[in-house]
Amino acid sequence: GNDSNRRNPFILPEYACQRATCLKHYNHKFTRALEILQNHAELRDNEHDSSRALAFRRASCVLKSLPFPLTSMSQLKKLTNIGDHCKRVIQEILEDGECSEVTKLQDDWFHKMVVFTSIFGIGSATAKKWIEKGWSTIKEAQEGHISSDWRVKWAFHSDLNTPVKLQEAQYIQQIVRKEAETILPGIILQITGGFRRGKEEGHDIDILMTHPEDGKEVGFLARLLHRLQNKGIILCGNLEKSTYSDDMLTLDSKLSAKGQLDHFEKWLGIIKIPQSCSETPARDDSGSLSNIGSCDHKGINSVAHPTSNTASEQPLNYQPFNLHESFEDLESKAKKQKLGTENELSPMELAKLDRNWIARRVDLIVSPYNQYFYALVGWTGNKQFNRDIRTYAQKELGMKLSSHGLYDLNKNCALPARSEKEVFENLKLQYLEPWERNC
Ligand code: TTP
Ligand code: MN
Ligand code: MN
Ligand code: MN
Repeated sequence: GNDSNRRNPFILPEYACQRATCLKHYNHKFTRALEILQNHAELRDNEHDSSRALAFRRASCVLKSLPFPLTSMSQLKKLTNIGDHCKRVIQEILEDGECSEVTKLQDDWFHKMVVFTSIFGIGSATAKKWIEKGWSTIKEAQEGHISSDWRVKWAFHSDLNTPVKLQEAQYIQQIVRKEAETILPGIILQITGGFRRGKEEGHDIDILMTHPEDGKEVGFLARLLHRLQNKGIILCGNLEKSTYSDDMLTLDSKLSAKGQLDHFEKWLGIIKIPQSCSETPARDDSGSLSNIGSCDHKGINSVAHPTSNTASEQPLNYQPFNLHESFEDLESKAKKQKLGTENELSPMELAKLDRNWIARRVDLIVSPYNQYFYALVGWTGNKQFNRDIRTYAQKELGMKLSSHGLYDLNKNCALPARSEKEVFENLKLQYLEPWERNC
């Protein structure tokens, strides 16, 4: 009828930053298939630079924005970003309910690659080498890596592969907020990443921080980490100094996945959090959290007291992802539990040890206030949204967008923003809510 005529063909703006893309949409049947193709291309080519993978992703992203379930190929006629290959896939799904190419891709090799790249720090290149060695399971990879470094990794493998819940992110935010406000009253903390876009689960917890007074944020992160360390909740991590300088606003870096990395001071690490906080909402300092000592937060509205920070001023030497200390704790605890055991514990045994915490990946990022709203857009993502909005800025406006700011390459000037809405205004875009950026 009329309705289907209006949808036949349908028109959408070219760039994902010009249209809403939500987690729930009408075309999962198609986007699932296209994202398997994307995933396969990333694993086969190079996870950071696969133009085939990006083409599948862009097509999937268009279908996520369609305000109705796709029922005929003619509806696609006026849509950009859907190439011939993707059209064949979509047509087959329309006709047969599934696409034979996608079914065939999900073979042994693919499944092995998915399993191996799910290990923290293992990319497609290493995974391929392991498959060439004839390994096909985590167990075989474990038997092939028995050094103490690896034993530690294996012990936390299942923790890090258990999805993080929103409640856990809020819990960590409360703890970080309490410590942060003590060091730097007036600090602004924001959960970013997938949770800000409305996801209920994620692979890590991303927290962006700033302070409205210029310069107050300098040196703050080391002091925060020192306090978290003293609470005994840090397993390991890597503090990266800021490498920002103003000419980075204008530098015309490539828009590859790697080119999206920013220059903020940040800590990428692993934190212990009570197992109970994924089951029940975070609570006060009574009861079962005593073993990680530290989780004595009083809620998000705790009053911030300025304190002397002299004890925390020493530079901290964080070993990049050195899990050893915590691991040795675990092992000695385990040996006490299994009195009389002479054998080394297997990684599986270690993982099953009686403990009331779980290891979680956390990213802490600090931005100067004059870059904060650009940092917020960048760290909210998603990654595909960032690619798209940056390409749009470059191609349509002649502007360079990054997490540090927006620079007009024609007028040779930076465009500051005092809110996320202003970031969109500066880009001549209609504002999109974080949950509309799930490309
Ligand atoms: P991630 O934490 O890697 O991703 P995420 O939070 O969107 O998803 P997950 O639930 O799996 O954690 O990165 C946080 C944000 O940082 C992401 O939304 C966009 C941005 N980002 C990039 O722009 N490029 C990148 O290469 C990465 C890793 C992140
Ligand atoms: Mn994340
Ligand atoms: Mn990941
Ligand atoms: Mn992250």
